[in-house]
Amino acid sequence: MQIEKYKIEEHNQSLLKEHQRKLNFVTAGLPNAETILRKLADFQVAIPSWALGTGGTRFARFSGGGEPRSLEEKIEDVGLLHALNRSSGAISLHIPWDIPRNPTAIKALAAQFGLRFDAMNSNTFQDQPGQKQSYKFGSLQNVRKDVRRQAIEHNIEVIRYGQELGSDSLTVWLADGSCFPGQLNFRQAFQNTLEGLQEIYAALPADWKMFVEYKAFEPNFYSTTVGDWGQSLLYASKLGPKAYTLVDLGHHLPNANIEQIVALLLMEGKLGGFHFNDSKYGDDDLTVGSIKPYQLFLIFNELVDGMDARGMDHTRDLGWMIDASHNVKDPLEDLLQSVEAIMLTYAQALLVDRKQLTAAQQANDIVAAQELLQSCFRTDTRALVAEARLRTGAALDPLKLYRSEKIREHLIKERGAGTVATGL
Ligand SMILES: [Mn+2]
Repeated sequence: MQIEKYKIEEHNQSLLKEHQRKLNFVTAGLPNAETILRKLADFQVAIPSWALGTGGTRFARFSGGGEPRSLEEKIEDVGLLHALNRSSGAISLHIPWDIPRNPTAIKALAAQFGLRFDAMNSNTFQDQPGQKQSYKFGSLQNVRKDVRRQAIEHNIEVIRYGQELGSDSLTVWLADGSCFPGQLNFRQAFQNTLEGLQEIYAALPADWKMFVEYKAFEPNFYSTTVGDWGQSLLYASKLGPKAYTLVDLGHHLPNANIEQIVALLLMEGKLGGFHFNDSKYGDDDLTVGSIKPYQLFLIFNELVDGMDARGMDHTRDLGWMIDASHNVKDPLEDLLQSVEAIMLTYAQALLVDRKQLTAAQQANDIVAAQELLQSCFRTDTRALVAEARLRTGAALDPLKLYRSEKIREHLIKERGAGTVATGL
């Protein structure tokens, strides 16, 4: 289904007066409001294809109805989100869940919705039907050469699919590791993994990037072969200039200082991409900003500061993606909430007066530095983000319009109540 332009215009018209009042309030005393609005309008967050269905828990899966049944329907869903907020202009695919049977048609369909293809994701954490070797004991780290070979070839195949669709990056997340002490020779596992990544890296087209994602634990519970940013950075450094570290918010041990990790990776020119989500305990896949919004702000503060220090383009030079998957919410509503949380926080980080912050730091004025950051975090940026949407033809309140248009009901009617999207 598609949402007609006039519906968005009608919706905006009905909210315009109240919006204007809120916007005037927040822009009063904001000298750089126009610059911030432009940056917000440009900012795009990629939607992962596996977040469009209700993800499972370890124990069960409860389909929400109207879930996309094919790659085409996944693209339609992201197209809907993008029509509502004009900030979700990319989709990130996962192979083998989203193999494009007809890449030309898929590309054309995405273009119709104004979408591009973000990083491609390989999968060596599951065995697929008909697959010769098993990843039970890891993929690139595996002690068996034939298993490693299969994992390398799969990643190269993913690059090929990505090329056909106009993507320009590959994200490698490995579930490799061990569950018990003694199971694995750490150095051998690292070496095998590095050699595998080197072969995949060699197959990258000239203008492609490779993102090496790390995760502290799960599915392995004793060691993970790309377990933290140090290990990821080590691989990325050994691989070469096209390899970068990818930070997923949920892939750290509790209380890790992610903003500091981000600052240092950016300083080294080795931060490639970002997976947004939120968590209380581990890799919980919760809606962005639902648990630790201040942490998200501090991360964005470092992202903006670090990108500006290197003269980077906020929209293009890092891969921005949501990585979450739900089982109790309407996935599209959840994604609208996540994109909104990202935009609000990005706006707050853009409010930070860098000169004043540096002056406070140089004077060891801790109180002034903290006050400055917290005053930005406590600023209600909702009207700024809404104004950026208004200017790009999106809805002032995407979630409200999604509900008033009964989009989920339409999707259920179209696709059925028992559809299950591919994913975890
Ligand atoms: Mn991730």
